[in-house]
Amino acid sequence: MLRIQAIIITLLAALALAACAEAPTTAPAPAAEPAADAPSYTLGDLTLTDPWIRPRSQAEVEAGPINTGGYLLISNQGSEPDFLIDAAAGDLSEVVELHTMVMDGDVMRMDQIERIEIPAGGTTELRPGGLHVMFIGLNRGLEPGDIIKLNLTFERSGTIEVDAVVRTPPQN
Ligand SMILES: [Cu+2]
Repeated sequence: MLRIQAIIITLLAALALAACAEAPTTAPAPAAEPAADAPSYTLGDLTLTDPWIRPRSQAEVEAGPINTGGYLLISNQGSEPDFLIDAAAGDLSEVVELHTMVMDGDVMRMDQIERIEIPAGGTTELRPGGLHVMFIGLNRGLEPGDIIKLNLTFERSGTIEVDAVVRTPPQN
């Protein structure tokens, strides 16, 4: 029995490490195609499409601390760039940060950034292996199908609340 518990704890520790690394590969994951019926939100010149969050089980959270990532597609129909400067999801996690992935030798790692640019007339994709919202120190589990109220704040366009759906990425 003790042996089994030790194995389970080791497994959970490995999962926690995997979560911290986010995507410890040399190549970013291919972009997930938003479904045709993916929810879409308009905020000024911005269109926000298909917000989603990677699931974490209650067991992972209890063995934590553990993190997860949030993703969406943001396009800007305006003639000026805009910047995602803040994200918040109530008490979902202790901290929320904006992250990018950078090459560190042969390994990708995450770096916190102050803002994420959405260029004039352009589109920025937050996705696994790339730019993402990082929820650090989850306070509860996230099961597939859960809806999380996510507040996103942009430098020019202001703040919007979107429904982020919890779902498993295509290749996880
Ligand atoms: Cu991150």
